[in-house]
Amino acid sequence: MKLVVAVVQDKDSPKLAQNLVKAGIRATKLASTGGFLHAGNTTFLIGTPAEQLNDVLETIQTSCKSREQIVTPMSPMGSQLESYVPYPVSVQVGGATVFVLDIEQFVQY
Ligand code: 2BA
Repeated sequence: MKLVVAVVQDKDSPKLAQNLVKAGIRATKLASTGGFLHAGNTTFLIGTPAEQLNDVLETIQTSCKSREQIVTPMSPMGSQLESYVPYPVSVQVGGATVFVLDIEQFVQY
């Protein structure tokens, strides 16, 4: 048994959720926030038999795409740094950040 933890962009979340259901893969969605952009994203918890792992990874890969996002760093406060001009920086986000963990025990009551 494996646990797949997948962080995906909110825009891809409905498509991924739909494709997981279509493929008969069970999942839990958690609302999460990226530590760098402080933007909302979605974390999927997917418990799966090891034999189904490739199907899960394929479904995630085909449902999520990479996008460019523009970030404007926070302007510094205080008069000493008034000449500092923040400029937008572009970062590539996603498609999905995926962790695969071994599950020691799985029970449902
Ligand atoms: P965020 O932390 O908001 O990061 C969004 C994007 O910003 C990242 O895309 C990456 O392109 C860039 N980025 C993140 N930290 C950076 C840094 N210290 N310096 C420069 N650029 C940085 P992704 O790598 O595709 O990550 C998308 C989201 O996946 C992340 O949102 C975070 O929520 C999650 N994530 C990524 N790597 C992770 C990790 N090692 N552990 C836990 N969560 C992770």
